[in-house]
Amino acid sequence: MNTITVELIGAPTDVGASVRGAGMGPDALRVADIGGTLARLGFGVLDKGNLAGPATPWVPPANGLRHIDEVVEWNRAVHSAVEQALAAGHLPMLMGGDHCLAIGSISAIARHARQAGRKLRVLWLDAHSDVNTERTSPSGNIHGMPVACLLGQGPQALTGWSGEPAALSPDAIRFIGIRSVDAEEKAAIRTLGLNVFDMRHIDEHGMRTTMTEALQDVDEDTHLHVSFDLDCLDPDYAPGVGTGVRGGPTWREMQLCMEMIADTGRLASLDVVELNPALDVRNRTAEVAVELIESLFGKSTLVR
Ligand code: B3U
Ligand code: MN
Ligand code: MN
Repeated sequence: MNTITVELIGAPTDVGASVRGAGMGPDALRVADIGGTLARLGFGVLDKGNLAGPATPWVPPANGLRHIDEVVEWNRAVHSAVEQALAAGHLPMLMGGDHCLAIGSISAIARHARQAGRKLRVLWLDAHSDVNTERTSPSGNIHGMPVACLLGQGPQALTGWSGEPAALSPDAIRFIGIRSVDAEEKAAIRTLGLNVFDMRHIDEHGMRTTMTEALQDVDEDTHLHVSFDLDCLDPDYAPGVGTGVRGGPTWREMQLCMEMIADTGRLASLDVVELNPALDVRNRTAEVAVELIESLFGKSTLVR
């Protein structure tokens, strides 16, 4: 029996998104048996159910930000749930919901890692770089801004949650699978010196080399967090997402990515976001997500 307890935290939001439906993500993952799957791998599983928060008003952006009050309220709930899970010694798995929730989750994780004196590494698996701010975003949708907020560059209401001006330093994040970056995001990536392993890199070097590079300085003192936006996958494999972009990693490439993360033995927290069951085909994307999470939690290492 594994001694790790995975705590499932549902956050049924679409407040940060451009299309409706991501709010059904947590239940679609449960229907695909996320809990039973982890239990069969030997983990303790504690499903805390879904957090509560405000409805999505679907109003246009104000001052470059859409639904800011609702995003703040949902992220407060996420932040405190993740904080409590970590304090209990559990491994939090945040089930979104849209990617704006990473602000609440990763800010709690950053404080925890800092207080434990551990190095934090975040793997951002996504088609998008999510580094817009209210000044650069073409949409005002906050799911395109969590990285900027965590770097201390976002609106005041969404920064500083870790107890430091920035929850993350630029060198703490590795982006994998990126293929949709807005012009001003490109400039920010260059200025900040972010480590982006985009699709060009994966095409040229393969997933194996890419992940070896991305995981290079993960050591026994590292808290490894994975922020898994399901639109990282090619939409042929994961159609149930709000903003799919052609040309992503295949199911097999993502499996290898997950297995190599599992091999480090350092996975300590996880976000699974942007699953949109309203756009899915017979819950296929949720099932794919559960298969990949199974590998992330060491399915293949256990049988080796
Ligand atoms: N970069 C665009 C599109 C986008 C970002 N994240 C998602 N879509 N899911 C934006 O609106 O910031
Ligand atoms: Mn994202
Ligand atoms: Mn994305």
